[in-house]
Order: sequence, then C-alpha cells, then structure tokens
Amino acid sequence: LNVETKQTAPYEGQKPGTSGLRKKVKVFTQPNYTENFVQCILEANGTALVGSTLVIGGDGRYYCKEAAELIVRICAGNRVAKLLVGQNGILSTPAVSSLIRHNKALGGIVLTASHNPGGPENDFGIKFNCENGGPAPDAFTNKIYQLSTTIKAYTLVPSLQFDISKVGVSNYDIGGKPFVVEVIDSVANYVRHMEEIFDFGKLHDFVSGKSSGKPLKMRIDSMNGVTGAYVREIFLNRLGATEASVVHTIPLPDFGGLHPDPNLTYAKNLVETVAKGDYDIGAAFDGDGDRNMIIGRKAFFVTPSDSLAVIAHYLEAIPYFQKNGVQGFARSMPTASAVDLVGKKLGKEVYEVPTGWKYFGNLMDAGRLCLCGEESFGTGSNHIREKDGIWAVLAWISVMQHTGKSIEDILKQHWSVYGRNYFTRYDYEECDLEPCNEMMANMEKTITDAEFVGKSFSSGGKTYKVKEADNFSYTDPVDKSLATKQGLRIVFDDGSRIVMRLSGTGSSGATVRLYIDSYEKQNVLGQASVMLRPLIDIALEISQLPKFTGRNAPTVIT
Ligand code: VG1
Ligand code: CO
Repeated sequence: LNVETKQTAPYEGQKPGTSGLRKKVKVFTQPNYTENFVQCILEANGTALVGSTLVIGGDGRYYCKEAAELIVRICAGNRVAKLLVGQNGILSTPAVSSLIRHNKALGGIVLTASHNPGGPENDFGIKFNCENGGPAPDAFTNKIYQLSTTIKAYTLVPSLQFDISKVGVSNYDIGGKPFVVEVIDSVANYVRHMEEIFDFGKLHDFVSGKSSGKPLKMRIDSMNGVTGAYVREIFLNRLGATEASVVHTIPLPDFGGLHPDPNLTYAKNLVETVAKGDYDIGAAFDGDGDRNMIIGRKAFFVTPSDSLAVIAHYLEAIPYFQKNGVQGFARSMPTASAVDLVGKKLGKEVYEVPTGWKYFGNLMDAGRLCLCGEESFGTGSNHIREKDGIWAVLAWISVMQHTGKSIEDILKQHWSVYGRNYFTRYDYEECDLEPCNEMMANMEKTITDAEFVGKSFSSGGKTYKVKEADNFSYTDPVDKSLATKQGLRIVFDDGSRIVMRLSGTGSSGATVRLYIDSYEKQNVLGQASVMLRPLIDIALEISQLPKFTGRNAPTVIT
C-alpha cells in the first residue's frame, strides 16, 4: 500500500486543555481538522514513533468510529508498526491506560470528550496518553500545539481497509515495511486487570448473596456511556449481580440524550431512584468511564473528597495494596483535604497537585504515590495512570464487604474519627469568556494585594480571617517542571478555603468553578449547603461573580 502526503494549513486553537482537545463535532469534521491534530500528536513523539505500537479507542460517542478508522490510516502513513484498536472503536479511558502499560506501547490516542454531551451537535475530543499510560504532560501538549500552528502536510494510507467491527489481526505491507492492525475485544484486558486487583471470589459471594443469603442491592448506571460493556461483564458475569442491578449499559453515540456526568444534577435519575428504592449502593460513571459517583442507601451522597479518604483508610480491603505496598496519597488542589488526615495518621506522604490527572503520573512512576483523587468524581490508584470509575465502585464494594457496614455508617464512623470536610462546588457553565477573564484578573489582584492577608470577612454569624491567598502554582517534585496559574485560592486561618478557577474542558465559552471547603472536628452531621452558606456568600462578594457573569445561581451544584 502506498503512503500519500496531503497538503494542509493550520487551524487556530488546537490547544489541548485539562485533558485533551475538546470541540464540537462540527469543528472536528471540518476538512483536515482531525487529520492535522492527529499528525501533530504523532510528530510530537519524535523519532520514537517509527516502529512503535499505539492503542486507539474511545467512548463510543458520535464520530468515534470514523475518527478511529481515519487515525489508523494516518498512523500507517507515519511508520507506526502496530495498532491495538478497540472493537468498533470502543475502549474506556481506564482500559486504554491499562492496555498501554500491558503492551508496553508508546502511547494511546483516546477519542472522548469525557463528561461532555455527545451527538452531532455536541462534543468530540482527542487526547494523547504517553507510555506510562497517563495523559500527556504539559510539555508534550504544548509541543502538539506548537506543531499545529505551523503544520503544512500530513501523511496517510488512504487505501488501507480493515473491519473495525471484527476482532482479529490484519497485516499490511506499507512501502516495504510491515504494519499490523489488531482489533481487540474492548473489555477482556481490563476485566483481567480488575481480577488481579480485587478478590473477585469474595466479591462474588458478597454481591450475589452467597455468603449472607442477601444479595447486595445495587443500581449501577452507565448513563449510556462506554462503561456499559465493562459493567455487564464484571458485575453480571463475574460478580453474579442480577440484570436489574445495572442500567443504561448500551453505549450510544449521543448517550441517549443524557449528559454523562456522574453528579447530583446530571445523574438525577439515579439519585431519585436510589432515594425512593431499596438499594445498598448506587453508582454512575461518565462517558469515558474514568469518573464515578457513589451514593448509599436513600441516596446518601459520598463526596469524592470523602470517598478518597475512606478508601485510603481501608486499603487493607483491597488485595492489590497488600501485594504492592502502600506509598503516598495525593489530591488535586481544589479537592477537600480529608485524605490528608488519613495520610497523617498512617504516616504517609500526601501531595497536592493542580487539577488534571496528568499531574499524578510522575509521582506514581517514581513510586511515591499509590492512591489519589479529585473532587470532580475522580478516584484511582497506581494500577493505571488514569482515574478509574469501575475500579472505584469495586473498591467501595470491597470496603462494604470488609467492614460489613452500610455506606452511611462507614462515612459517619470516618467523620467521628477524623472530623469532616464539608465541601461544595458551584459550576457556572457556558458563561461569556471575556467577563470571566476580567473577573479572574480582578480577583487575583484583590487577593494578592499586600493588605489582603489578615483581613476578616463575616457572613451568617461567622467570621473568617485570611491566612494566605495566591494563584496556585506547583513544582513537580520529580522532574521539577513548573505549572503556574492553576486557580485562585484563599485559605482562612481555620483551614477553610475558597478556590476559583476556569474550566479547561469546555468546548465553548467559559465555565467558572467555585470550590468551598470547610473543616469541622466536632460538628460532623450538619448539612453541607447550610454549613457552607456563609463562605459561599463571602466568595461571591470577593469575586463579584454575579456582576461579572450575570448569573444569580450556578448551573450545577455538587
Ligand atoms: C475537569 C475536572 C478535573 C478533571 C477534568 C478531566 O477539568 O475539574 O478535575 O481532571 O475535568 O476529567 P476542568 O478543567 O473542566 O475543571 V474527564 O473525566 O472530563 O477526562
Ligand atoms: Co472522563
């Protein structure tokens, strides 16, 4: 087969955000738009690309399969030697990470806009993961972006044919060099990996009710995203759950119109069903399967920050950690610091990194980190280099089995030992970009003024005194790379915090995220919305958010 070189010209704005490039489908399907970006990803790998193996797959959203087929032809044109492609283009983000590591691949191209809605009118995304299985670090994505501003041509093998719907190996000769496309079962490798980490025998007896005579009552909601296939194999076939325990398990190109973001707003159906019904645990995932939401009986909500802390406390319930040892913990900066308290008690290092899973990878590779999470429904361990939704549910079920307690009791006991971090996040989605930039600049100026530290703010009978305030920056302890401007934060002298940043995963306008975090040692059974009201009002006052955004209420409250 012959390689062809096609002339092209740069597109503006091919700059990866928190996790890859995300744009409307209509943007990606412009002539050469996807081709340009993929060519730049490949070139950013330099000489390592020739003769390499890459993994390709995505969350099954609209344009996923077509993009996967196109990418195979572009890889063939760039002297990649072998591709592992998920059947029908389907691989969850955690599955890609696992496959890269197991096959010692150079990396993977993940086709997803994660928790953003899908379909012809909605979002698509492309992300590159490196050979450790994790999202490409800033230096790498900057290189991709630089290349995209000067690209003149891309190469591909337009005549290459393969059937993405059939598992199997196809061999080609491209200009005298062998090229292999292996279409793989989307779930097999991942399921095997989970079996190594957890005690499936024990979990089977617990879930099916063999050990107690009472099956675990679950409602696992895949929200028509990629996890459906994995959930069916793991929970139904391996752990013996009943068909009624799993819903929305067929991945659909538009997620059936659902917004596949597992939070209290977009997973409302799950929350309401569990609130009214007879369930021990409810869980949901996002489009690409790396996020998770856990709720207990009567929809008792577990904040992701608490979820991380509880898993850290009960690592002995997961065989993987017994085998591999327990290193440090980590969380992203906006995440409440509940896990820090567990780390302190266990004598473990706890790291605070910027938002985005790419910042955990170096610490894991260096053997300093085994468990981490983000407030945005991300939890995971060093078994891969992505957050992992199904892993998190298996971890929770392991903790339930280990303790014999309900989710609510597990949390209440945790708070009685460690105290409680009340946490909430307000999202103001799709605001106008300009006024938001102005608001951030304005607030940065206010909080970094020399007079700001020491100031007191009062609301609802509570007074908070500023201890420190900055625009968060982070120096990677391993490679010393510096990430600046990672979010404005105000820390008060009782440890409470206000954090504000602009999202880096949207595809249009600006999304403002406001995070409020407050620690209570004794008063642990209050309602977060009530406990945090004074701090929320103070945050709105300091930032003047209503004035700049024109919004009186957030679109999503977590
Ligand atoms: C959001 C979350 C962040 C997460 C990222 C990718 O980023 O806040 O914690 O790592 O999404 O998650 P941002 O920049 O919009 O706040 V996923 O599941 O969309 O890959
Ligand atoms: Co995701």
